[in-house]
Amino acid sequence: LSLDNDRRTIHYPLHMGGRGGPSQGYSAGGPHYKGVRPLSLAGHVGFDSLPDQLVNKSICQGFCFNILCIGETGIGKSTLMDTLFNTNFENFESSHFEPQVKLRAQTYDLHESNVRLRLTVVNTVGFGDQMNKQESYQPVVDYIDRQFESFLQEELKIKRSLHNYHDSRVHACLYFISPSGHSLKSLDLVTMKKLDSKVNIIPVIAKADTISKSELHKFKIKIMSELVSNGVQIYQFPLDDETVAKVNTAMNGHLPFAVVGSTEEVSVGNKMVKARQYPWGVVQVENESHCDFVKLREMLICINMEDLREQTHTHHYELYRRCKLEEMGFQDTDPECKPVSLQQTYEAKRQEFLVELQKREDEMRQMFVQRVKLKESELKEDERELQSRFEQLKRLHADEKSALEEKKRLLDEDQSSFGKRRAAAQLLQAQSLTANGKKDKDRKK
Ligand SMILES: Nc1nc2c(ncn2[C@@H]2O[C@H](COP(=O)(O)OP(=O)(O)OP(=O)(O)O)[C@@H](O)[C@H]2O)c(=O)[nH]1
Ligand SMILES: [Mg+2]
Repeated sequence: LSLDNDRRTIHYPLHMGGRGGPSQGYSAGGPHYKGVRPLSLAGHVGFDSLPDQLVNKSICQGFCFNILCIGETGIGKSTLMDTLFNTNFENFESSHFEPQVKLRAQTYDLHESNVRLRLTVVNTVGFGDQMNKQESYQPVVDYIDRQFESFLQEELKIKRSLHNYHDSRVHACLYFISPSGHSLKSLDLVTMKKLDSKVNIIPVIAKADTISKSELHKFKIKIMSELVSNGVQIYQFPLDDETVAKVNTAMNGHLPFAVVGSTEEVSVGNKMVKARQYPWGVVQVENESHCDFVKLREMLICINMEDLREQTHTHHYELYRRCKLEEMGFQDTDPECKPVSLQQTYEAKRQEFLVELQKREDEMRQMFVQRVKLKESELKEDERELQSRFEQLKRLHADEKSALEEKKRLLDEDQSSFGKRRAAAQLLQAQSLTANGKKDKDRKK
């Protein structure tokens, strides 16, 4: 007997040799460990009250259970939940026009006798309503992983508060199959395949009052063979606790349960029973010859609720945790199978990181030098081009200058010859004027 404080779970010896238990051998007297000497007591000590202490403690702390209902819109998810827990949960009718699948979780505190159960019901909204159903399972997978991730984050914290942590990991997934009588849809197979390593899947045939007895029998066989041929692993009621092994074996043979839900009370004989009333008769929800509702309630709530919680922790969460830690580089042993401590892994990772950092730094430095060199040669090339262009311009300029100087020289020559000619002309003009003046004087005389 042991109490896992983090999970507030009691493990009784009958469970210990089973799926989740340690691998050492157990006998009626308890486990025998090497080097541990059995001793008998001379009188009563009192630790035989430990089971009672644990039961009391668990009752004080309360329990939590989370159910995920996957099924198309209007298949009867909410009605079945209300019928199972004999209450009216908050129900919203979903539209058939949701652009994508969403998940809606609601948490309730339920009391039965002195036991408090914190129940979370998660419903798919818009499941199977989209034209393209290829990614319909993804929001469901993401939701389940998110709950695992937040539990892992809480576990990895330095200051943990797992004792009052609201564990939202999904313990049971009721997968509602449409009562077509034909076969499973590809959406059902794909979704269940994606989820079977993450959650305990319990398939149920919804609205089983709409299918005849012989068709139902064939439909169940067909569904189970399709699940097997597609390698879908559904939850099997455990056989390791011999007090319930017999009933669980029988119930495993009845899967998937064909269920009918109704919260309506109808008078049958002299008592009121939950039923669905039709013009031709009454389908009694709790009548085992009408449907498997009672089988589902017994298996899910009365007998295997604790196993579902335990499987979620020891199997599905453990797998998520292992993959996540391995992804982060943690491992229990080195390549030579020698145990590696967390400290060693941390140091090795740090060293690896520093080496990687140094390598990246060197690469960046080299790249920088290369780019500087490249830029430098580009600049030099530009400079050379500019220089040659400058030389060319200089030459052009010199040519133009010498042409202009030549022109100027010719102009100057023209100008001086013109000046000379003008001076000669002026001289001639002056001479002719003097000659004319002399002639006039002579005439007057
Ligand atoms: N024939 C039959 N009808 C049912 C059964 N369970 C529910 N219904 C009816 O199916 C309709 C839808 O039921 P809900 O329980 O609201 O279905 P749901 O899957 O919760 O619907 P959404 O949340 O809107 O997706 C209601 O009219 C119910 O009365 C059943 O077992 N048999
Ligand atoms: Mg609903």
